Amino acid sequence: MRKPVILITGANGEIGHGLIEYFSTSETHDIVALDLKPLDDSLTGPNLRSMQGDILDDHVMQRIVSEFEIHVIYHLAAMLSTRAEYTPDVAHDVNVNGTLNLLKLATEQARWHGTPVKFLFPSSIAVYGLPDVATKADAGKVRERDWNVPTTMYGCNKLYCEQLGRYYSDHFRQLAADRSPSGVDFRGLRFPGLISAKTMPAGGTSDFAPEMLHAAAQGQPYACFVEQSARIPFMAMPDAIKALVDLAHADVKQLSRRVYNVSSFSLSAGEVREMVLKAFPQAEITFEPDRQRNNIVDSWPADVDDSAATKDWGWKPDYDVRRAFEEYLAPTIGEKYRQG
Ligand code: AKB
Repeated sequence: MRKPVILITGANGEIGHGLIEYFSTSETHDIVALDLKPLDDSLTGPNLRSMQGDILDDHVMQRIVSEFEIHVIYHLAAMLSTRAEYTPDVAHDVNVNGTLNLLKLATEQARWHGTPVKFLFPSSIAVYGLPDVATKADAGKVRERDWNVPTTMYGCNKLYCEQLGRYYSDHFRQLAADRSPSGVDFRGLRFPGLISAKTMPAGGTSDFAPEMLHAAAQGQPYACFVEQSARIPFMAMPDAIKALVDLAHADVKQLSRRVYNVSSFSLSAGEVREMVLKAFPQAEITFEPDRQRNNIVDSWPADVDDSAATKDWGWKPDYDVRRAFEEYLAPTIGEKYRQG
């Protein structure tokens, strides 16, 4: 009997690092960590198997199906919002066709071993599109069904992939004579800006917060690319991992929807600066807004209503803004750069 496997795509990314660390001592599953690049040396574990490959490569998908018995997929591979604007066609291919490939793989795996495959999908606040800052301020905590009019390729990709996941889970091949469920149990989370003490983001538009913090920790000056007033919700990376794992463990009968908002704290870029200066008083932080990137952040909600996640599967962040900066980010990031 093969051990059941958890497949993590985009394993070398920020969420991937946190998830692999979390599962590194899992007794019940082997972990297959797939990424375009070799896995960081820091990511090890007795049950960890790394694979280097492209989610767009059918041969890679078939090799995974032939070698492993996958019961859970954390599909983290994606091209984030800023990078996606420079290469929208490539972003669509990676974000949409890549996700479709993984949904097909999940369907094939469920057929093979006869049990549902849980498909955890990190969506984003980028699926929302507020038309102007006055409407954004008035909208407050946005619910899942409101303002689903994204202004970025990444946001469009994430919103469509949410729909693809819901189709695979609830409406798969509905006209087929031999209609049978796909076996895909799709579960999505609309993450806010994520801030990790251990890794740096790449290609995102919410990156101004982690970039500011990491620059301060290294004693480097930082010119923030959004205005001081630009406000979005954020989450410390440990809470993002907690949300993914808690949603994965929830009984499907508890879930009233396929995609949930989750949030921890809402900050403006100016408030991020204040929190960073508390931890690193010598930090040199200025504001040099990039109009287009600032417009993207202005189109995202100031905060989201995550009451559905709390009600259905008990979501509650461990880190509010104080604890996130004082107990997780500042001490851990300081240690990271002291070690060099
Ligand atoms: C991005 O900035 O693109 C991501 C996101 C908010 O989903 N960090």
